[in-house]
Amino acid sequence: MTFTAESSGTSTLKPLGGIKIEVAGQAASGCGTTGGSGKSSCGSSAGADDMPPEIWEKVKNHPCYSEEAHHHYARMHVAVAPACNIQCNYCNRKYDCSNESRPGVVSQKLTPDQAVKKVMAVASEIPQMTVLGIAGPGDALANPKKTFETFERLQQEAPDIKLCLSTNGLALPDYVDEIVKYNVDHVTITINMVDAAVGEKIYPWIFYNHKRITGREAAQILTDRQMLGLEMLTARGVLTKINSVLIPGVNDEHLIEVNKAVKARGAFLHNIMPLISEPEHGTVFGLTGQRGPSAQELKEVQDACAGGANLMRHCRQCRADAVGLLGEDRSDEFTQDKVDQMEVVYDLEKRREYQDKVETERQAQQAAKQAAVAETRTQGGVDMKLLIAVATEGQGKINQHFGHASEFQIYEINATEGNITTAFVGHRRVDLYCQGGFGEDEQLPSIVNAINDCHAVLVGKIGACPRDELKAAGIEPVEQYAHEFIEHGLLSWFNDYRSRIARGEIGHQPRGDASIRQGAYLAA
Ligand code: CLF
Ligand code: SF4
Repeated sequence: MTFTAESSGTSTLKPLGGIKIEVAGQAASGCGTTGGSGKSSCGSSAGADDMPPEIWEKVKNHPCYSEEAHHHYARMHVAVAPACNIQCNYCNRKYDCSNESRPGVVSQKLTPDQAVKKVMAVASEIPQMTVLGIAGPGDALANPKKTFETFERLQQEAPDIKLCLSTNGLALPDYVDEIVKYNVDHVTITINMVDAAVGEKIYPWIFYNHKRITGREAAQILTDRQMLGLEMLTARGVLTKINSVLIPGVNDEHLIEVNKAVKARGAFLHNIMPLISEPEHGTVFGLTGQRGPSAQELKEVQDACAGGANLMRHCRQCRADAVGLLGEDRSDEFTQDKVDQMEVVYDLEKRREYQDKVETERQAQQAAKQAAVAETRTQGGVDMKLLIAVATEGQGKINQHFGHASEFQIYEINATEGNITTAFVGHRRVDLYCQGGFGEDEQLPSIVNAINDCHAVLVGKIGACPRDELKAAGIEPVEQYAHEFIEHGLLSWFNDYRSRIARGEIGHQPRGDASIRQGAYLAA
């Protein structure tokens, strides 16, 4: 794939509703890429210094809107919205909405009453749960009564919980007033195209104005409604995130144009997710053999969007009844029958005290990490850019056993003309290597494939067998920086790597591509 700036015209990007777009007194660039602080980047990795204080207040403990927050704060979804008003070719209604979920798992559908009780139960058990999202299993706004009844009650009964919803956008312009009325501060819109010729390959029909509409006309109505809804939310100061499903050969290069279109309309973040498509999911794309992207294809499209709307890269494509930190799934602890038997005590004061402790710990970790990075000497060497996988179970440290990792975090190191930067660029889900205390050797090839584009994997510990297999595949297993902060370990390894190259002990070889795990993700 090659991407050029010319591939994306901007002539179609005029605001549809003639709405002047301003967020908290600044130009329509999400969180200030052109205004306010003057910083060039304020995506999900941004911090307090990168955006106006009122925006930081909204994102600082939202695990999806802040990459850093996702290590400390949890979210939950309640599956109160079963119906949908469109059909996506990557969706099978047997499962949850694939726009904010992945195929292969089914949520228990709840009434608003059940949903509210569940939220209160989770909030009392997991005090760092700060966000409640309605993300299906159909479309939140195709079920407005249940969605807004749930929000209305929660706004009154659990005022410290941020409210979040996810929609395909078709009904969005009709519900902006309700969204604002119930203090829903964060809205995700799935936007896979801004051109109906692309859209008709993704959406066979929509249900709009009491009619089923097909083909290009359907896609045109959908994109017009999505753009109008986005403009209306931006004008009302609601933070928006755009989810796009990358479908190779259908909308891959086109997503660069989507990125520009949503940035022009004030989107705060753009989350480009891989299509997950297998025949057993029973979707149109699964059955017609439409493949998902490789890791490199996904990263190329994300990188080609640099300078546009800021990217989220830590999405876990979670389920419509997900509970817990992103990347963990505690929904089994809160099934309806378990919640029915729980004695729920919602103690706002206790939640605040706990979150204050989380915040203190988060700031201490951040300061220690910065000090550790500052200490890391960079010794110079040839320019290069490479990826490194890290096994971590939190606290920003390299502290997980290779065999216990259900995902690896992927970092990019870029050394150019004396400057050296590290950036989180995503994660790769894998099947656990260590099952019941023993290594499962047949899992190894799939784990190696998942991080095959990395030069090294930094772990807390690793056994002899996976170590040998990784080495044979050209990936260096590294235990030396166990329990150090991730960025410190990355820079230390990188300095050592360049020293070994300089001494002629090794040569630098480019890596190949990696696979994105298909199929249902199960609870780790
Ligand atoms: Fe849920 Fe979505 Fe709100 Fe987050 S998820 S409704 S914004 S609280 Fe987050 Fe999950 Fe990715 Fe969604 S990791 S699928 S982006
Ligand atoms: Fe399925 Fe969600 Fe698309 Fe509706 S919007 S068809 S539930 S993926």
